[in-house]
Parts: sequence; structure tokens; C-alpha cells
Amino acid sequence: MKRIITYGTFDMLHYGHINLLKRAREMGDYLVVALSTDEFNWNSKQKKTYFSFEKRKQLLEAIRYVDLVIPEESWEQKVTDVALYNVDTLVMGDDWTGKFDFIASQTDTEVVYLKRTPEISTTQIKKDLNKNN
Ligand code: C2G
Repeated sequence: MKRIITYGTFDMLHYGHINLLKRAREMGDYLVVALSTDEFNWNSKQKKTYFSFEKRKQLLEAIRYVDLVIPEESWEQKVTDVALYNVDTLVMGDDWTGKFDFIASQTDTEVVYLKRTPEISTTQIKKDLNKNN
């Protein structure tokens, strides 16, 4: 069984996220999603999410491509996560290209960056909503 992991905030879930999760899951048989906690988002990414961790987790768990959702509480946990969850491949969108190559060098985990869906982002959604009001 080939096990995949990916990380993210997944706030205001949209089809760009779904495209990523679908392709990640299709690379193997089991997909773990490490979902950024509200504290991690605020303290480490200066991101205030619209939906709480619990709501974002509920949404992700309803997606057919997602097998398990775990909390992402630090940048460093990836090294232990890949061992803990017996992961073969770590997948991220290509806006992160190169940032997690150390995982491949420090562990025997493949790291793959997939093309982002270009035209959609949570920031863009918020901008468009504000513009139309
Ligand atoms: N994504 C995408 N296309 C978009 C938007 C997002 O492919 N239009 C991908 C991102 O590249 C990422 C995943 O969807 O792989 C989740 O995106 P975010 O929720 O924005 O995640 P981010 O804030 O980048 O957090 O430790 C890693 C971080 O937790 C990643």
C-alpha cells in the first residue's frame, strides 16, 4: 500500500484544493492530510482562517480522496510524520517547490510538487466577494 501525505490550511475549501487532493490520492492508495491548526496558522503563517480547525477537518473528512486528517502544529513535524504514518510520498503544490526537499534527504520519502490550479485562491475569493459588495 502506497501512502501519501500532504499539508495545508484548506480554508474556504475550493476546487484548487480538490485538484491537489485528487492528484495526491491518485499517486497511491492512502492519503493523509495534515491540517494546519488555528494556532499554527496564526503563529507560523500569520493566517486567520475563516473556518475553525474542526470545521476545516469536517470538510476534508467528507472528501472521497482523503483517508485520514491529522493536525499540523509545526513546520518540523513532517520528519516524524512520514515515519509515524509510514509515508512513501510527500506531496505539495508547486508554490512550495524545493521547500521540503530536506525530507527526501533526511528520510527515504519521495517529495513531489504538483502544479497549483492557477486561477483560484482563498485570497482571490475574499477579494472578489468584497469587490461585489
Ligand atoms: N493549492 C493548489 N491550487 C490552489 C490553491 C492551493 O494546488 N489554487 C494547493 C497548495 O499548493 C497546497 C494545498 O493546496 O499544496 C493547500 O493549500 P493551502 O491551504 O494554501 O496550504 P498552505 O497555506 O500553503 O500550507 O506545511 C505546509 C503548509 O501547511 C502549507
